[in-house]
Amino acid sequence: MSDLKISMGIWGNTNLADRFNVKGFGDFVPVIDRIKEVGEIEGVDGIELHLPTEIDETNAGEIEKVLKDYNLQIVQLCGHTWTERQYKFGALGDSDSKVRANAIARVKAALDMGARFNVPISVLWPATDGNDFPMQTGYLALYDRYVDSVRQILDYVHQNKYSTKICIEPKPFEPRSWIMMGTTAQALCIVNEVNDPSFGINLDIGHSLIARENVEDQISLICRYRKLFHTHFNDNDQQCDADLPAGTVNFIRLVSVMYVLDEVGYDGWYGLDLFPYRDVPRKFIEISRDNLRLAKQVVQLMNQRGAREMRQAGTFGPEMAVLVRDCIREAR
Ligand SMILES: [Mn+2]
Repeated sequence: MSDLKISMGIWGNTNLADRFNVKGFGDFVPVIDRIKEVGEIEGVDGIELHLPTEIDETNAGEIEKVLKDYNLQIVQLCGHTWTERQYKFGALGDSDSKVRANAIARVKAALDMGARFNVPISVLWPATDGNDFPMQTGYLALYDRYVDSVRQILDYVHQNKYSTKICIEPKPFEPRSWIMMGTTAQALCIVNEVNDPSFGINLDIGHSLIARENVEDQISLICRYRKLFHTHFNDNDQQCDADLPAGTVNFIRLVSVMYVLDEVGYDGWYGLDLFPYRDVPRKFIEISRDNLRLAKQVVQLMNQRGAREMRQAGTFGPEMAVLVRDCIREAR
């Protein structure tokens, strides 16, 4: 079966540094080779990347050729606004108007590049917009500035008639002690305030988990407003954003996520946001793909066996646990 559209963030299949080993445990892999690796994996048909760190004017032509050779498409292209010194205290919400203008220009540049590749999604991650120390940051003004930046970006999208959808990706913490708008409902609150058809949510399952959210509930809430434009799959044990392969820590939870996505008829991409610090990236990608497919099969089997009716009643706890277990055992 190949009805799941799966994309891989190519920031993950190379050498990865952590803060205790800034050199990483692996070897650097050039961007082109990372794209080729994704292209060789059956069932993964898209890539996600950042401008200008992974794509810029100097390598765009070469990337275009490799995408063609491997029948891949760019699913998500994001302006990098957290890896430079100027962004240390913020980007789209920064108190320095010059930094903020640079961040907006960076996002616009990513949109321009994205238009060349018909990229459907561009993510905004407010990585450094937040606080470390208590009371360090005035959040009232931070929200004013951030929303103003978002409106400027959306104006640009409409002026240029870009089809790319802008998505907030909420994350509660890391790199800052607190990142603004860190929970799903907070991001949804701002998305609904701005109320623009080109503005929605990218739900990163791992981020929702470290925020201790009930992911099933959050997806349902986002979809209530038709604002789920993209997804990032990975897994963790709710201690840190470990970015392990989808479904490897809690497979039943992956089934629950896939159940709701099936229920709402989600037809977007299943993005993989993985950080194999110690392991072979290809294994992370293949395990995620296989687990996504298995979870989907489990969902189908569950529905054949009455899951919908049981959920409607909401009174079949133990019976649902047994149904999930039996369907995992029997799904192929
Ligand atoms: Mn992500």
